[in-house]
Amino acid sequence: METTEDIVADECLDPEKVKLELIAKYPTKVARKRAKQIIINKIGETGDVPEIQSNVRTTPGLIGQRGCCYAGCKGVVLGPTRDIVNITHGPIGCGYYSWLTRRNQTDPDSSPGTSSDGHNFMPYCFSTDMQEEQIIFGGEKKLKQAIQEAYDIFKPKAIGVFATCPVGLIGDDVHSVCKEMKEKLNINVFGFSCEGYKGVSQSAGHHIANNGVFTHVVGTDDSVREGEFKINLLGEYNIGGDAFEIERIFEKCGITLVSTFSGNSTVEGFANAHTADVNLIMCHRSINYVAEMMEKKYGIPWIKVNFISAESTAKSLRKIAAYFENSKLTERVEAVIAEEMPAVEKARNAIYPRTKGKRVMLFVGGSRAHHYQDLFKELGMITLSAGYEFGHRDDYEGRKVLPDIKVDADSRNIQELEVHPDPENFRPRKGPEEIERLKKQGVVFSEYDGMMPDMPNNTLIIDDLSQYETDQLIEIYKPDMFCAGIKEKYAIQKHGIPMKQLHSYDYGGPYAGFAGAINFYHDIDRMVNSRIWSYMKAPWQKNPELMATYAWE
Ligand code: CFM
Repeated sequence: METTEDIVADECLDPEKVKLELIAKYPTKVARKRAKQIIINKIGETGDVPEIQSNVRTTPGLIGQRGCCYAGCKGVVLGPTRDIVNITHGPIGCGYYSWLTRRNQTDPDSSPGTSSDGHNFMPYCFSTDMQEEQIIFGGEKKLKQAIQEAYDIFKPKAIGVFATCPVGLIGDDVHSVCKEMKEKLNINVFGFSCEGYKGVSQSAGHHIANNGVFTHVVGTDDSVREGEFKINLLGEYNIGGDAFEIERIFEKCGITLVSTFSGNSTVEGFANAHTADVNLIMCHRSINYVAEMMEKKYGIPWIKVNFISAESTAKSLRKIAAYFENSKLTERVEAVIAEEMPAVEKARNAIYPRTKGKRVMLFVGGSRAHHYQDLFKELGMITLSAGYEFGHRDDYEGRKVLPDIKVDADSRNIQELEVHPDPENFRPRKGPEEIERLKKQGVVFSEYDGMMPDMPNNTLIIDDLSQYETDQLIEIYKPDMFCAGIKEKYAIQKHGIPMKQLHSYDYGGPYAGFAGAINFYHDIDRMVNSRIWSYMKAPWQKNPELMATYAWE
């Protein structure tokens, strides 16, 4: 079977040349900037990888994949929580486009933090529907009315208010309105200054959202849930039902999920998250700092997991068992893996001959471009190029580069919380000696090595990919499958290449865990082996393309 090395040995696919081709038509300044964000992967003997520039502003004029700060705050982090009424303070478009477009699912009857009230506000879209009048005379009055109206109709336990761009521009103070309404209604009302223009991407919004949840909700309920092995799952958002599959596996293993941030979640789950024994991080980008803050404030250690791909799921379950050092749990985890794997292997073996050697590229937010490579590996598919929309250097190169990351004005815009041990609730789950012993036994704490060390040499790692570069990559590499989001989908399909959305899963999923891996194998098999793509002729293939140059050139 061909390997990445064989493929890039083809002179036309020499990554150095491809890189030059990608930036050749850019103005000099843009090309210079993009050259720092388009990196040829080289893994050194000590596992070090080249530096990549990331988490910087997109060059105006380039059509990127990113979303805004508000999208990261309201859409990504708070959106999947069913029992908080999330009110968008802004024009109706912001609320409308962040409403149910991300395919988070929720189940009021399932754990964790099951609320008996059956509250589920996710099917609703709450917005103050700002008009010219509010833009000119201020919108605080309308916001107060909206909070009151939502309370009168739904009687929720909590209300979140999200500021959009115009709110920041006209200076409405969402926090003082929330404070006033909190006192008046006697429920938790909290605001987020997540104006779309803050930071350089939705990553800023994650941070603002998580700081808010950490400040206003985590630790407000000390009731301890029953269960021997209590965990929080951080950075799992229940896209396409992923969390349901992960919850099924935890339950089978006898692991108690106290809270998920924030797939299939409730405000109650967040409130007693500080009672768990360990934090598991799935999406490092969107939430790693919450794990750090919880460790400082409550003494809960964290470990990195990944439930995307069957092998990674088994590995992550073994990590949890190793952390708890309990023979009963270890046995149960092994039994569950042994029970689940045959069906996975059966599906994989049937499909593998049809998918092996196929070429794939993944350009997704901040962690899926890494995690999904494991699933493609199980199908024998080769990742030639990958990148994040808004990942930071640590998501690419690993957390060891954290001390070297320069803080710029855009990041300084986002509040860093100062956290101290909680006088009542700080309880180190493991003593320093225990931690040392566990480390010797191979348990890795507070670490994420990033995507690049996991990818073959000479693959192209591209941060904040543009539409133009997408077209170029497809022309040059002719991949069998491209993974990205809805904005890219149809442009890619016009090249005659199947495109899989890894944000919403295109109505498919779940893809996490064991059952999810089987779903994924089938969906990818159908896509890369469908002949329909070869019948497609893009408009420019049917009609000659007109080319011209300016007279002055
Ligand atoms: Fe984390 Fe996400 Fe992602 Fe993300 Fe997102 Fe998402 Fe994503 Mo879309 S939190 S970084 S901001 S795993 S919405 S569930 S799929 S870009 S790769």
